[in-house]
Amino acid sequence: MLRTLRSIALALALALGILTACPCQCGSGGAASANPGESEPAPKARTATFAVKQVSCHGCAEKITKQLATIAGVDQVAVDLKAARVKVAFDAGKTDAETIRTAIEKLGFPARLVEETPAH
Ligand SMILES: [Cu+2]
Repeated sequence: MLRTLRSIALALALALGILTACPCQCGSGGAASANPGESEPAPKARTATFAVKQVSCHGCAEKITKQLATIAGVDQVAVDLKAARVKVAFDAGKTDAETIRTAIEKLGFPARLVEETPAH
């Protein structure tokens, strides 16, 4: 019973767009996913995976994706909402994992570098 009430309340909140649990103040809901130019793999291509807290909806994911796309050297951004992970392919000759991590945190999402590997 309680459970039902809760999910009804949640559905209502979502429907009304008043659920603002995430820092992105979404509501934009734009489905467009931005990927920074499809450049060929750079010689210093690396992939960094970050554990990012509070990424709870597509608005958050989009915000992060767009922001990271503005960093020179970032080639690709993939946000996994379920795992709360952000995977970034970048050129280590132009930027580094710490710069990317800081950019995510500036948006209001606590981020931690999980691993950094050479991109195949
Ligand atoms: Cu959000």
